[in-house]
Amino acid sequence: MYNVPCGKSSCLIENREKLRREEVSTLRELIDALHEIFQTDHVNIDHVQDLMTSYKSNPVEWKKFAKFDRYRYTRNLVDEGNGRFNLMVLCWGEGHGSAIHDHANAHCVMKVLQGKLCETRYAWPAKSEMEEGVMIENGEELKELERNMLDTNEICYINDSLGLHRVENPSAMNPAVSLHLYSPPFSTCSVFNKQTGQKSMCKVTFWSKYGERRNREIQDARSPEDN
Ligand code: 2CO
Ligand code: FE2
Repeated sequence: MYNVPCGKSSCLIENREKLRREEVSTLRELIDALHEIFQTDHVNIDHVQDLMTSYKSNPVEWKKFAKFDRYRYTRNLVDEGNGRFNLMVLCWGEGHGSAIHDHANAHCVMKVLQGKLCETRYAWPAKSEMEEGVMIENGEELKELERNMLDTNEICYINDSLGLHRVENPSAMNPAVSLHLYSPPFSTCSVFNKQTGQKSMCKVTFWSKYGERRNREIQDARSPEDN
């Protein structure tokens, strides 16, 4: 009888133990752990946040997904999560920012992989007037709720019950990269005018998928989901 110090089974046990503590050390492990979590119908979103927190950004692992555009932030699909979630890398050039938007009834967990991002939260516009039987927005400026600076490796969580947000790379010098998980996946959301609260539908698209740039027509046809 002899004992192998880190044989296959002891490593498996070690990995299972790490997963139980919601810890991962590589992007691959993070994706695998997310797949496991999302196998059940009742996902504990705190566990998802713990996993996203435990991953420490390693540019070597995500740089193949980080494709920038000169003009706007880009959304780059990493994994489709068996239809249960979308994991994507967002690339924010200097000064790039999103419109004020909701998250289409999905959970959103985002983590900064490089640089810093500023998240500004807003309350939903007050709906109070009826016009031809349809509720319309008040026409009032959206109320700012809070502003959070997110440093590399920090995460934040939002869903529609917490309000709307805008995310920006405030730096004029450095690009920023972030990792976003949305569940369930969505392809349209609403964007809002800050001054009037006016809401409009917006298609959200991918600049690249699985590290492959999509063709130019698709890129050009995308709607202006950001500024
Ligand atoms: N929700 C925005 C998007 O998916 C990015 S802001 O972070 O949630 O384009
Ligand atoms: Fe968002």
